[in-house]
Amino acid sequence: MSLTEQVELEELQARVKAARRITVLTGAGMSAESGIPTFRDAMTGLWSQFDPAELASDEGYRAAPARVWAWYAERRSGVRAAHPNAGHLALAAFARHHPGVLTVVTQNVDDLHQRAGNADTIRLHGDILEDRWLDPCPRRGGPPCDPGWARPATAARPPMCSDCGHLVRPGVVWFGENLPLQALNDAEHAADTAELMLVVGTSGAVWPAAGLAARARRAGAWVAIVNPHPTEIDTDADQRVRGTAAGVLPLLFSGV
Ligand code: BV8
Repeated sequence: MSLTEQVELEELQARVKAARRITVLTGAGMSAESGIPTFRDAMTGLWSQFDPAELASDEGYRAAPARVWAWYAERRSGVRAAHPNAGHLALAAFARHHPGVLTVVTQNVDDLHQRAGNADTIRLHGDILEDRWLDPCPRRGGPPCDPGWARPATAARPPMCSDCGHLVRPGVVWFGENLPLQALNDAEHAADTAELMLVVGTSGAVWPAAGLAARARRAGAWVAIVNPHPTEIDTDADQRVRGTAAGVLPLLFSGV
């Protein structure tokens, strides 16, 4: 690390120390050091010939439910096998020692922030481990069927309701679907009220999440990006720290 980078990091640590409200927006890079491929890396290997919008969309699922379910099943087992990394743990420890200061907003569909201890993480894109019905349950005169009752997936199809044949889908927000309104409102409020916003491990390619950095800056926050590579929203930040989540966040949040 150069002297300039060291000074910039120390200045950012001072901002963490002084800030009464900090918002951290995370993307797939936050979980990379836990062994979960980033979203676009998840399109490598078998999936590289597919476009994310093709697989992670309602149309894509209906067109090839078995294939898309297999992609999610593979990603789910990766999430279950992963553990929070030093970056997740540094944020959770800071939140414990400084109640009410930190808000974590994530685009990630894994549960690593929650498992680290940030139970109130705002989830913009849902939960990959959750099952939902692809279409509303048609059952009348009683509670809807529980997706947990569905017949297990086979190689030919996702889990399916034994009553009506409806398919199960993962509880994530697909491209072309609206984000959960409460989560989006909470995330925008966290951007509007932050004194400091850290944007960690996101390429800034997916909207409306990508707009939160510029929104925070307009509202007066100091915005710092933590990413080993340039992002599509670098110009929305006051500062760019070229480093990784598990490398930089413990330096910023531990010991303050
Ligand atoms: C919507 C769940 C209304 C599924 C995901 C405005 C302009 C242009 C387009 C749009 C727009 N508004 C809406 C759109 C359309 C679309 C969109 O944004 N398209 C993009 C691709 C152009 N948005 C939507 O459809 C959203 N819905 O707006 O509703 C609407 C309705 C109809 C029509 C229009 C609008 C819904 C978007 C949600 C999609 N679902 N996930 C699933 O996961 O299967 S998004 C998906 O991408 C993941 O959630 C992921 O988190 C997210 C963002 O990606 P990143 O997290 O940034 O991951 P990525 O791999 O790209 O980058 C990783 C980064 O980490 C890199 O920068 C890398 O350098 C860095 N890194 C790597 N290692 C590390 C690291 N950083 C730190 N440490 C490390 N160790």
